[in-house]
Amino acid sequence: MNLSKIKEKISNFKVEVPSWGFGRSGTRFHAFHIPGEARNIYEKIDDAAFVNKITDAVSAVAIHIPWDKVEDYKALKDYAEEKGTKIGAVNPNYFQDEDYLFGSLSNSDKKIRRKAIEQTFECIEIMRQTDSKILSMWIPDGSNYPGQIDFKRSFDLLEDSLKQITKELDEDMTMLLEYKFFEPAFYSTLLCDWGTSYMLSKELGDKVKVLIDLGHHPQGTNIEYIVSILSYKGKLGGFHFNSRKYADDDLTVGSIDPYELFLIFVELNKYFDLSSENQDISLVLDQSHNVKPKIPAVVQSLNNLQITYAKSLLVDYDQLKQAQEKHDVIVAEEILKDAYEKDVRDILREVRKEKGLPENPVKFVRKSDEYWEVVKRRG
Ligand code: PSV
Ligand code: MN
Repeated sequence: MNLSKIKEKISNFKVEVPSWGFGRSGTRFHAFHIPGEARNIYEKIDDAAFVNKITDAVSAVAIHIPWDKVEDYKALKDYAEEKGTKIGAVNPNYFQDEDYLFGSLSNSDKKIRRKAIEQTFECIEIMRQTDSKILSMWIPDGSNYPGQIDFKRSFDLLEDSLKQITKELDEDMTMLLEYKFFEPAFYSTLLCDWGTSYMLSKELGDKVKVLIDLGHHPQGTNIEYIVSILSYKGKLGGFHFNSRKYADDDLTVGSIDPYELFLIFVELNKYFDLSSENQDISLVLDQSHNVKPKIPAVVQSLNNLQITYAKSLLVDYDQLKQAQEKHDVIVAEEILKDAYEKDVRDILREVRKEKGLPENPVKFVRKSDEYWEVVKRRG
């Protein structure tokens, strides 16, 4: 790919930012107050819009319900648009309601399961009002002790709930099934891995696909392989970007294993044009910036993603194929390493300069008066 094409692709590459990445978040030990954090969905949209103003890399704002509940969703949509952004994936929350102690969509208590289904219908209605096309489902249901549930019965109930929900989706809506191998269920989780999500998405039809969150695998899992196989089967629908050292740490994307992230992008590029507005995959940051200031943390994350995407575009995919055909293992690996080891920061600087953006947004945001005014205003 020539340099101008690479620059064009980097320029058009955009990712959804999570509303929850701007608000207060923490660990299960404590959520510290960080100066400047957003206090409601309107402030979160303001922050996303500000990040977009200095990066031009934000495609939309993903929302979490009920965290981002408002009276008037049409007004919320208009507000986002006025600010130059829009509402992205809608994430129903099945992990904080007291009624969900023993499960939500798989609960054996009819009333509670109905409540979880109705709550999801409400989210679909929010999607209609905000013009969102992605229902992003992470279902924490499972069990904490051996013997607590009958696996098959719980799975059946979940499948039945999901069938009812799928029927409710409009033609142009997609439901994503995010898996996670443990937590908060520490013994068994119903949607614990990509195979289980894939199996259900196959059962549920074309409107249902799988979402990969980078923090949701056991140590050592080859995530790029999962990306490749799910994409090949047309079932990879979404991504949650973050990074992990131990478990689901929600660290800054690219901060722990940037080479792994690069290899993931290499696979994504084989199936998707990530720079296209109409791509068939939802790319979303999913991080909680425990001790970092929120706005700079999101800018830093987007910068990491842009760097990785740029490197992945430098791979000579034709040569890689040839080397693979010849079983030239050393050359194949060198092709990847050659792209990965290139310093792409100058390319990024040029792209930003051409768009009239700060050439180093991470540095810029820390010095920006607009940012410090936000911090001051919010106390
Ligand atoms: C669960 O760990 C998860 O990755 C899901 O995507 C949630 O919606 C998100 O984190 C926010 O807590
Ligand atoms: Mn996630």
